[in-house]
Amino acid sequence: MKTCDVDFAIVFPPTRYTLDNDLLTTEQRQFYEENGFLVIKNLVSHKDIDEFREVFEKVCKKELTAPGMVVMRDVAIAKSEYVPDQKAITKVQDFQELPGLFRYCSLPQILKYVECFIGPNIMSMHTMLINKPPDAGKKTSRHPMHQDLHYFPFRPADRIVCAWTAMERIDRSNGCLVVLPGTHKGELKQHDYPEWEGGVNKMYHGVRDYDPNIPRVHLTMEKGDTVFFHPILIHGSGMNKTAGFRKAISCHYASSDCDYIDVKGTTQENIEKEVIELALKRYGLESEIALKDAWMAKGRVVQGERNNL
Ligand SMILES: O=C(O)CCC(=O)C(=O)O
Repeated sequence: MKTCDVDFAIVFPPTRYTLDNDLLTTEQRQFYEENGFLVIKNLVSHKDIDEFREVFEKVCKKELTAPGMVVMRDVAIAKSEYVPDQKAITKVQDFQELPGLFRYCSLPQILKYVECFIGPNIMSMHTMLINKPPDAGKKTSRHPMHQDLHYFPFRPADRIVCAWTAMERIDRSNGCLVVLPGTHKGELKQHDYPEWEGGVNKMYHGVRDYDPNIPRVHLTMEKGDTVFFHPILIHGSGMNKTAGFRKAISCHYASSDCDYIDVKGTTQENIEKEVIELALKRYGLESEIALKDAWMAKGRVVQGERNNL
């Protein structure tokens, strides 16, 4: 008797946004593929977070500084009557030369996950500690819905990922991250300053239009929880309705095999202009610099080799 020949092939959906790895479970991998983000609970220790907080406080008190680092102030608080300086600080950005904060970007437990999305040659490209202030009544503590790729002149987008770690419990009361799941499968959209009555913080561009029917997911996170997300995922954060300063630390990583692109003639021209103006001011330069040069100066290898970026 002839037995029938049957091929038992297990068919997985195609993967595009994650790479083969031994870390992510099938469910986690499929979740990121489908939704464009993945929360890992309790990834960064409270001890590390407390150390980052102490360094941040020293930056606010001007006891610590570093070349290239940008300290940003809230548009409403900075203009209001006298407030002690650190209270107006919404963000410290580009801390690649400040070891006490930059240590976050090379934490092995974070890089392990980053490698699943972008591969082994990892560069930190953009670093932030976000200190969302209590809203001054003008809703300026909100971060408009946006796609991070708007800010980045390198591709491919699928080999870029953000790690964002809650430095305390973050929920809807103090302005958690809000994401539109699945939007990472779309295109980069036109961004502009939103027309908010109370004003908008510098560089807080928002997506001009997105489908209002896509359900929003509010990410409630505990101290140390970390979300990894794709640079085309539409996201933002809500108003801080509490009296405390809501803190998160983040790093955008890219594979060093990515390539710089020329953003002339694209939707990214407006942000290019702003970034170059800021870089000229920051470094006191007289002549135009290329966007690529500004990014090359702040990118750092945190694992593997530096190839193109
Ligand atoms: O931490 C936040 O409030 C949002 C930060 C964010 O999305 C960004 O800076 O791109």
